[in-house]
Amino acid sequence: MMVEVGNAQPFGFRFDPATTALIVIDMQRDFLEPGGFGEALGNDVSLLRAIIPTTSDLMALCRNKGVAVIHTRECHKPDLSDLPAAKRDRGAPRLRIGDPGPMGRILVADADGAAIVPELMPTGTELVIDKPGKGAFYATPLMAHLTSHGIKSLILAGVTTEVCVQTTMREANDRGFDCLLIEDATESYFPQFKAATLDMVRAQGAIVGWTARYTQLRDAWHD
Ligand code: C5J
Repeated sequence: MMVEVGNAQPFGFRFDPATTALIVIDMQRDFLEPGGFGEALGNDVSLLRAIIPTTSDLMALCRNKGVAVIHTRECHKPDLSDLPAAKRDRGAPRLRIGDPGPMGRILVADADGAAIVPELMPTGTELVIDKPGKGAFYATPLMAHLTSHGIKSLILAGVTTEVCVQTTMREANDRGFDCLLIEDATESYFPQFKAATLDMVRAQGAIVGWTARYTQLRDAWHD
């Protein structure tokens, strides 16, 4: 049965829950907690924690409706063989990727900092995709997984709006998925970048996709 989020922007978003997945991007301690990668880059990480309750509600809604929840983590192998020098050496962060930090090595897969925050822990059966880039399709099995499960539409949440979330949404759009970004389940260290991203993805007749608030999705989703 199709669901229509009539008040999505820039116009109603229609999806079939049977062919839809939720992708929760990079809700990791490294981005949301002090001492991680986000803070090492000079950001105020407290802003990002505000979306945890809405993201948790969104995950619960999807699980209740039988829609698969997929999680991503931006992180690298312990030997850093998947970390290009251009990414490691960019700028002048306090700690670089791979350096030891208070939550273990920064953005390394087996470190505590790379873990998803406890409030949004995946269930034992949910797919967790580790990705070395900003987009979740680059150098990962995500496309093969979505194709083999007949997924056509994606609901997106996570951090940060203009980096990994937007990159993934653009990658997904180019691969033929209809994408709905949940406005209050995504956040940026820069409020103006979040606002601009929401505007630009839905401009020109949903050129990249749609946006809606969590309650707009929830209220539209009747059995
Ligand atoms: C960043 C991300 N911002 N998950 N990563 O470096 O958006």
